[in-house]
Amino acid sequence: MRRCTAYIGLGSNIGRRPSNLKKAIRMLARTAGISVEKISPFYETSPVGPEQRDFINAAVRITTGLAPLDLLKTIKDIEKIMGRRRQKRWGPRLIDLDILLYGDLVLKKRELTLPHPAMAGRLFVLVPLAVIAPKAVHPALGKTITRLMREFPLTPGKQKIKMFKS
Ligand code: GSY
Repeated sequence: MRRCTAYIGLGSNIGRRPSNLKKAIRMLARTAGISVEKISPFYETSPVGPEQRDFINAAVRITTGLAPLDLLKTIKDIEKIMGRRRQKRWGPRLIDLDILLYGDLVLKKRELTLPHPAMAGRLFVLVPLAVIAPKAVHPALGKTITRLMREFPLTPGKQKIKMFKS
């Protein structure tokens, strides 16, 4: 089976946030057709959106034989099994899993856009991703993750991102 390298972003701001991330990573690793190859450090990040608890964010590198839509179904199933309920857009969440990159695939479907359409504008995605994939290229923008980080417009004092020791 042809295997592909992909990156998944994780976030949680309800309950035991680091445990939620660890559980989701364990569930990914136990899924047939997915190998978890690398896990970024965990970061505590200020919420993008309305006032709410800080998030813990991370990213993982996987190799997978699953097609993009099957991988999407897998991560949405993990969210459901973990007890994520339907929630408000930009609202708090127990666990959030997003496919950030799937090889060099650029895809625009109703169910899934790749690379993740908001990843280049979210420091809470770029910072953990840059640790495990500094040279990975955003295939739609033709820029490495390191370059996207370097070019990120910083607003002083606005976005807390600090390493979280769990
Ligand atoms: O997009 C995922 C959920 N989310 C996050 C997040 O994961 N981290 C931070 N810092 N803010 C967020 N706002 C939303 S919604």
